[in-house]
Amino acid sequence: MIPFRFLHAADLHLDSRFSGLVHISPAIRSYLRESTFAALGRLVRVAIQENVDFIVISGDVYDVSDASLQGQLRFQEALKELGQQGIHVFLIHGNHDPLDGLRLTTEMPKHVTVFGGERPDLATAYRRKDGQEVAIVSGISYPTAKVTDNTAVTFSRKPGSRLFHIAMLHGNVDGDLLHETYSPCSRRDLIERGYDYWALGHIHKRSVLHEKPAIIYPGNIQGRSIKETGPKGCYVVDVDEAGSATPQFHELDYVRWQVRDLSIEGLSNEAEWIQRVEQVIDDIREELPELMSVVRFRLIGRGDVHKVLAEKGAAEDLLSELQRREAVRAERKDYKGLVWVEGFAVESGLAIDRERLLEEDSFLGEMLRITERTEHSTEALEELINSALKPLMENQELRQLLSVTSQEEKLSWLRNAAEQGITMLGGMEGAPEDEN
Ligand SMILES: [Mn+2]
Repeated sequence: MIPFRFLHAADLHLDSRFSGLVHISPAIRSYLRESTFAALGRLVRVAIQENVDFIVISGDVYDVSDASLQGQLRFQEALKELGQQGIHVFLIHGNHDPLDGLRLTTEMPKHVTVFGGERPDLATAYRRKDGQEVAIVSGISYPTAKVTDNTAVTFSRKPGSRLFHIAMLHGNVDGDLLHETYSPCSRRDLIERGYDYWALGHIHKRSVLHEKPAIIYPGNIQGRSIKETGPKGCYVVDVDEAGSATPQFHELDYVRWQVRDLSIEGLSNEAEWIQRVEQVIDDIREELPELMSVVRFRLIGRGDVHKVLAEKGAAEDLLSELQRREAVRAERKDYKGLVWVEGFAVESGLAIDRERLLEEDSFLGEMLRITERTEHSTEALEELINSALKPLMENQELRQLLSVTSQEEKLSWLRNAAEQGITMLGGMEGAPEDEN
């Protein structure tokens, strides 16, 4: 087999609107809006620098089926640059940009192969420097937004060909419940098709599901919400003489999303807490000086500061101040190293002597004992939650909303309720008060 190198990306979601973010300054919003395009620009540079022979893009090029004209023009521009370098691009459409929803106004250039929606067609990929045949690439697009058939099983190798085989599929392998179960299939289905590399798309979290054959989700190229944390990018894959594929991850994102845990333990007052938050923000600036960061702080641990957080709304106050400061940076076009705090999730609690309270003959003691018992028994949890929710269940809409509540969510309600109880009752029963 002739060694070659290709780039595998998916879920570009060009022209994502980031509509979920509120209270955001216009300058930051427009920077976010530009980020998917900027990540595409980096993809083109990586492809050229790494000297890849071709590129495969496994669906969801555009964020919405009614692809914006801007999205299309910017994509065309990127394709043109790749074409000038002789880099061929294979692509499929996914559930966000199905074939029937596109307002595609421009013809695809000759160096771009778009696979149709009927069956996985086969195409040949060539090595750039000498035009030798190196791989068979096969793919299938979404004809409409909802594909619920297992299309993976319709892939088959080119009869008689011993070339490296790459399959492009936009779908949900092994039922990831966090994403729509489109093109559902199992790892086993994929392995059985006899392909060498499954270039997947759809799940935005990067993962290597299998090594030989390689079954890989590169994830999206730019995180778009607090659910899409960590570095985002693409894989550059080297295939050697023996047909072994070695993927190497390349970061492409301009805006990095992250959730940071921040413990309030050992902090004695609000000022110390603010200092710690500011310290972490400086740390992030230092860690990622080239990127904009969007951060959610998860406040955890137990301590006196919890009272200020829970009762005085300290987190909201600090949040608006932090956002104001970063908005000023954005006005100066100082986007690199900008750290936008998206919010605080208060999951901390008051400093309590839990063991002592559990023994105590008091309302709080009884409440903690019930919590303890309920936490460790599914039946007890169901019973408690059902009786608490009874009045709400009489409303049909609420009933529907509540019917999809997971066990985990119920547990977190229970724990939150217990913490609120401790905060509210703790003061009354002589728990440590603020000293001032
Ligand atoms: Mn997607």
